Amino acid sequence: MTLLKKILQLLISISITQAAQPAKPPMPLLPIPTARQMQWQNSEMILFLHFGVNTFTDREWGDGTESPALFNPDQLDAQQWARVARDGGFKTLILTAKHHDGFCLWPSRYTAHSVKNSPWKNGQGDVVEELSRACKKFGLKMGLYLSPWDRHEPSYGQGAAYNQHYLAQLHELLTQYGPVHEVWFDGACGEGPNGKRQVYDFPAFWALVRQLQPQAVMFSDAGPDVRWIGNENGHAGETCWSMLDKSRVKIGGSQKDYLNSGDRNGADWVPGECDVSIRKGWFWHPNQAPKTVDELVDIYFKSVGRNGVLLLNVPPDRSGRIDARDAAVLRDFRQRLNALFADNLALTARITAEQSRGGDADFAASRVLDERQDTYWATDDSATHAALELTWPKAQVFNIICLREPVVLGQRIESYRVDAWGETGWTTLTSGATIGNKKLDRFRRTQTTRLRIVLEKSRACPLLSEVGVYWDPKAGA
Ligand code: FUL
Repeated sequence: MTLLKKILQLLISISITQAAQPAKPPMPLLPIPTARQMQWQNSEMILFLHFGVNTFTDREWGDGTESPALFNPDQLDAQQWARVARDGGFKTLILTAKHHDGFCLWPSRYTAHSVKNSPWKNGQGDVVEELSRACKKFGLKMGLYLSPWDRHEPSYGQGAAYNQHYLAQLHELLTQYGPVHEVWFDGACGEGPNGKRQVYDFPAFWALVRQLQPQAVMFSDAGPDVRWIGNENGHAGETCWSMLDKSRVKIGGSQKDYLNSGDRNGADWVPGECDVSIRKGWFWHPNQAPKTVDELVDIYFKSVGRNGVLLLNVPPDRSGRIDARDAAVLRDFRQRLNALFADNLALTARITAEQSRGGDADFAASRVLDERQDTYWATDDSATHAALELTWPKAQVFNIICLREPVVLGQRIESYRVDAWGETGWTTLTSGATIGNKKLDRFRRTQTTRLRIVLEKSRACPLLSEVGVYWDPKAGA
């Protein structure tokens, strides 16, 4: 064999080995989520339960002077709550174990202001215990809201004394009821009987949760794991980064716009939770009606479909059950979502990429249609712009697109558009800034054989884990 032939052979074998080797995966772009944050993000929808003395007084904020004798639900059924949650597609239930009025739904050793002094079950009941058992039975997760603002507790406003009291109650909740998956820290803060504003020791509260329930995510304006989205309509920002600079956020400080859109350059991963009530109030009131299925679908698109998690409040009524009308709307809501996303038209398309990592052209198709968040299409590291094209042998009709980034490697995309091919060439159907874990866009009824997803700008090479194309006949023309 001549030397030239030998060199040629060597070169061929090197290129074969290179082609056969999967391209090196992209490096994570910091910050990235923790495992507990990813679990929370993938749950998509959480049910919120505001229940307590306010349910019986027709108020939203009790002042702490309510008699425990008021609390007397005659049909309290936590299993019904769990069934409603499961049938609606919710994975976690968060209960107001204590709201601002200070009344505890469990028999806390540290106060007399609780179920133990109510007529319910002759003072022997424990709502947190019932919820924990129901969640276990239905395979759901439990979360708890323990309001730092306590308008009943005499030590409130005294600084360290109240923080100790709060920590003692938190300890009870985190040790007596099995696994807790979310702890909800409301930022509301008022003056105590001494006329002083309580300064909450959040670092100590958070450390206790980490120590006793390390799998739990913690919610507040500033996280540490999950942030408030900045409004109570359930709407994430159209631009919604999962990053923030925690140090820039003051709990209860009303930095609503910052929380709503997050921070492209934020050093911390703190994705947004979108809280909203199915009714006007957070607590049940006799003359309020639930939102319609259409309203809930709209909220889903603006929360889950904008890189958030939906925390939907469905308050039990005075009997201790979720109102039958609310339960019915939630069932229809689930059916509507199931129908909407039943048929992913992208699955019948051929997918080609302008450019793929390592030059592997088939890489794209197999990765964005496998309904897995852990596989993805990637470009070479040098790319900050990329395009995917979907082609169908026959024209398709649709009005929704779903795009997902594998956020375990960081949130990257900051500008994109979606074009459809028509008689006059390409026209833009929708465009946006961030994508994140899930982005859902609705647009006019479109009929085409070709669709193009253009990733215009990205913090590092863009990645996509899923593409979905759907037709919602109910959205109209
Ligand atoms: C707020 C509270 O003041 C409301 O009563 C409600 O609990 C809501 C979810 O958070 O800050």
